[in-house]
Amino acid sequence: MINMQRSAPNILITGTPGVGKSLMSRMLSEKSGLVWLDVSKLAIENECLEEYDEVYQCRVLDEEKLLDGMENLMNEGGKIVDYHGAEFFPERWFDIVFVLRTDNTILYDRLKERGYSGKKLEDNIDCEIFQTILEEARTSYREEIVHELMSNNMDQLADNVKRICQWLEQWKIDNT
Ligand code: DAT
Repeated sequence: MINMQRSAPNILITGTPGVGKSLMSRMLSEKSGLVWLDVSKLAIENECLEEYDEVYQCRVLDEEKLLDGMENLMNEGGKIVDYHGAEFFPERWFDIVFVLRTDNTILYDRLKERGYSGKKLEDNIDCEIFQTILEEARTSYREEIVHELMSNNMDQLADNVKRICQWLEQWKIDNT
């Protein structure tokens, strides 16, 4: 009932920074034709970032403005939303939610390579250890639409994309 007007489903791809959301979203978009929305990029483009937070070394997000800007796009359907948070989007937007997970040692190396250090690096590793985003997703969406996917290596990535494409094919059959 929720997605009656959508011609294609909306997918949320979430997880700690560095788990591979962008890479998977891009691959999935290429394979499926769904449109990838990089929420961090959208926030910059739509001028949704407020003052700089010195401790977290990032700017504070105007969530309401961001969500308003996304509403029409999401109502169209066929979007892959890529964001390192799961709780502030309206529940009705998504047909399925994937939480990417990476082993701490692998994630640590990826974030170091990205130039993260100090508190920012530690907080992101803690975020993965404590399954913060997975818990967020589980409390924000129906349990049966939230799926955890391992993203330690390229084989897992390819397998994840393949499985999501299969799910998309089934969605089309079920919704036409
Ligand atoms: P995110 O968008 O979650 O912050 P990313 O897609 O930018 O993460 O990936 C971070 C880095 O890790 C980047 O250099 C690509 C690499 N990477 C992502 N997923 C991977 C995977 N499944 N196997 C190996 N490397 C991966």
